[in-house]
Amino acid sequence: MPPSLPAVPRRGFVWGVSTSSYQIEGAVEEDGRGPSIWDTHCRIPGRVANGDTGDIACDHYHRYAEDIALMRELGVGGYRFSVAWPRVLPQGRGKPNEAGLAFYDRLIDALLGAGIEPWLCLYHWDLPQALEDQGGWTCRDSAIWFADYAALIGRRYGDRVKRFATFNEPAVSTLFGYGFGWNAPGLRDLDALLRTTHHINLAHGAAVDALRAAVSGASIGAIHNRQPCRPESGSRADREATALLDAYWNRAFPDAQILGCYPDPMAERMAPYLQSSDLARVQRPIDWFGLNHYGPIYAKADPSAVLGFAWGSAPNGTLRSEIGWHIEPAAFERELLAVQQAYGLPIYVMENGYGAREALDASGRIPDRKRIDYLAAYIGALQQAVAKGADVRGYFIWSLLDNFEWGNGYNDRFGLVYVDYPTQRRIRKDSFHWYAEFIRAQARRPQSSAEP
Ligand code: IFM
Repeated sequence: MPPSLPAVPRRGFVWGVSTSSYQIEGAVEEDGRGPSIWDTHCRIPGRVANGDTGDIACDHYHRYAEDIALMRELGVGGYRFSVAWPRVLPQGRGKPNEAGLAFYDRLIDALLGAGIEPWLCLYHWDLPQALEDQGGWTCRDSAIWFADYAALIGRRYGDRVKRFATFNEPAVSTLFGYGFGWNAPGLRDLDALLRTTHHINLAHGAAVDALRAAVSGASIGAIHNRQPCRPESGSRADREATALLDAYWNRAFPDAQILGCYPDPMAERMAPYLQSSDLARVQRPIDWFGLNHYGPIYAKADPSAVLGFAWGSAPNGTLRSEIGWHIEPAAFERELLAVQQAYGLPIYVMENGYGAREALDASGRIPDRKRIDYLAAYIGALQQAVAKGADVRGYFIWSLLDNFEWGNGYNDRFGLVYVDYPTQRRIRKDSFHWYAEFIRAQARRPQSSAEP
């Protein structure tokens, strides 16, 4: 029996699914796409599990129509995807690649034809390698490159797309890419980390302006992680490390972008990188807060790490997903309320989901009961947050499909749909049927007088 279906008290609430370009598209050398920093990173031995790459991924570039049919069957109202910057601008700037732009025309048109609103994210970590070769995000001009790219996207698709996100999880792409060295471009360099942090914030502000100028009626946000940060132990060093992780992970980007300041204790570290009026350029009015949440994270002191903290472990006995991530729905409720209070913007949950190591059972099914339990509990927590005043307007599951899970390659599966990579066959998991039924049940709910 499926768990009882929680109710969310707002008509017009968007139920959706999310993906990203490098994780699903494949076709990395097709139709003029240029290489991204992830194409390069995947080719460095030891960086990605099993030597996996995004070369083929889910072959979504060719199978997008089939994937949209799956979304239609789910009944989602929104689909959040990202544009691969090197597909539309192989050099990162300069001459656009018409064949690459045309792919997103086809995708967007097919989504609209299926009654699904496209939510377009400009950057989900696949920086053009050509720009990386000129310094990438460590270069202050990256804000101009990004604004030009945003303007191109706005002009091309703004007649059909109104929902735009500038960046997805900038705290992860910077900390893991320039701090821990796990993600592309694989650096461990404090100066590069702080520089890229500020330049991505500048790029966000410049892109907001570019999109506003290019798209009438644009609804613009950025997508940030929000997760409670906890010390691995009660030691003072671990507690201080955790405070810094929290400031970086949860606030260095949204505080700068929405409140116009860097949070303590990051502020003093960021000061050398700021030029006059920079924060005014970063803090451009936006329409919504995109929030990604999976579970609490842990820190421990590590004097050898660039910011003095390392990834910690959750205590023994913690409830965990099959890939070891801490499960605590009440923390999700608290984060939604905290974000509401801190920023006062409508919130769209742009990622929440359950990672597992899965294989088809003897009958060819994926009976992912634990994912269903996770999703039901987290949607229940969202409902509690709404009841307590959080203005949450949408919820997007990560992810529609199993896909390339960065450094873990294809080991970890987050999809509602299982992808059999050798054949590219899509197999609906039990959670797919559960979410479809959940969305149908929401649509059947009578509207109460308290609803808008
Ligand atoms: O797959 C990622 C996604 O790209 C960003 N947020 C977390 C997901 C699961 O790790």
